Amino acid sequence: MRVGTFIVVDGPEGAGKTTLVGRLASRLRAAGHDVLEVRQPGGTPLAEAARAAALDAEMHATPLAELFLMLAARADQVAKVIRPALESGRVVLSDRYDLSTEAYQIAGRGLPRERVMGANELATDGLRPDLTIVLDLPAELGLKRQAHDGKEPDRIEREGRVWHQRVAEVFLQASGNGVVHVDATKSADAVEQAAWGVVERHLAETSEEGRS
Ligand code: Z5A
Repeated sequence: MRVGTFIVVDGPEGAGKTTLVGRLASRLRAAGHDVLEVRQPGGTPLAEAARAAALDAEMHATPLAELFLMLAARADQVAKVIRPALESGRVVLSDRYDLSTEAYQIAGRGLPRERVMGANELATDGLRPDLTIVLDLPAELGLKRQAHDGKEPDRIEREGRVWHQRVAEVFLQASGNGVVHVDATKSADAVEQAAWGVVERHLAETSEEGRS
């Protein structure tokens, strides 16, 4: 039985996801929670190998091959790492999850929505995040932050401006159960403060529900 909390931080490249996951993890630990930080794709030997293949420009993955590498990575990590952690009551903080598949593989690569989401459902055995924090940032700004870091662009990052805008639009428009947007144009401290408010509220509400 699942008793933990699954929190995802998602958004376009360079939006500050990794920075925020680290800061939220520290805040949660200080508040006494047992936290596991993960990233997607990645987190198991198989998932790291799938990540490397998907992002390596020399591999020239087709859109479908890229999708199945992402889903193979997710299936392995969900089954071996994320579900067991949730079942033991931990808070799992994930840098990206399936909203990224909607953005990159469906909007970016143009793969058919229903079939991709069906394959994702199969890969995750229906595991949905309790909370998804979407960092809102124009695509150009995120790419600028990465360029400023001197980060070597991977295969996906080398796509053009219009492609990245199409991807960023999915993040901006994301809505539904547990999806909350945070303005990522603000300073890292301001983003952390806003996101922490969202997490605290979510945890308070769920512990309230658990008591009633
Ligand atoms: N992908 C996919 O196609 N389909 C899928 O289903 C999944 C993924 C799950 C994974 O790369 C790639 O896989 C990604 C999507 C694809 N492809 N691309 N491109 P990733 O997640 O490892 O790469 P990324 O999104 O490009 O991550 P990143 O470069 O690490 O960005 P980030 O985590 O959002 O940002 P950061 O590292 O925290 O910060 C970037 C810089 O900005 C750094 O210098 C920070 O100090 C700075 N920063 C952070 N916050 C701020 C604020 N608030 N203000 C100013 N500066 C800031």
